[in-house]
Amino acid sequence: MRPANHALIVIDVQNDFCPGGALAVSGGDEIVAGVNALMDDFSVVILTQDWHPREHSSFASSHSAEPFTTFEAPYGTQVLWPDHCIQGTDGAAFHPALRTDGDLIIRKGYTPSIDSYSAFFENDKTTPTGLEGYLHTRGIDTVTLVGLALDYCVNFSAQDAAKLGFKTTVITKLCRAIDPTTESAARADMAELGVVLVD
Ligand code: VGL
Ligand code: ZN
Repeated sequence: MRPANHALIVIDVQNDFCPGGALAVSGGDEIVAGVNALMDDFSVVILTQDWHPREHSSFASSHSAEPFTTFEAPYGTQVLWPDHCIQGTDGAAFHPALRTDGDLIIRKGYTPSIDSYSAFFENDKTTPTGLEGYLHTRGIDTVTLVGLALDYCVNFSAQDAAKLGFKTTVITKLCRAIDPTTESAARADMAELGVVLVD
């Protein structure tokens, strides 16, 4: 069992990111059993849930654009996604086999005009989700991340964790990526910030 200063953060293991979902990540469901087993090793478990309102600004449909194109948001370039993880829908629910008996479920992506890949800050890099304060007030200085997708929400969450001074590890075999090109860039960016990537 890891000590109480070390939290496991399980990123976005939701139906829409699993095969058959609206923004399916190849093999996304394959990590569920391993993530469930890993939870036994941690006394602090946090899950995140991508949680968008209908007509969210990150949806291609909100811009009459094609999915996987980009648009210039006030905070920078934003990828336009298929509609996914809409609040209260089955697509936004956790994978049915995922253990959800953790200490905290943190939702993100609810601000209509700002996407939120990171569990710590929205994509404007300034609006906090509150997770940093939660971890600090519980005396947590070390985090391990797993989940979906390695190149987006795991990547941005791990980078922010490292920048905020948390000792940060990503267990890559319990992650899956949306795209191999962004996956390689994400791995390099995380490593550069001192995130430890272990298989
Ligand atoms: C994610 C794209 C859009 C993720 C969420 O969980 O990685 N990616 N929304
Ligand atoms: Zn999203």
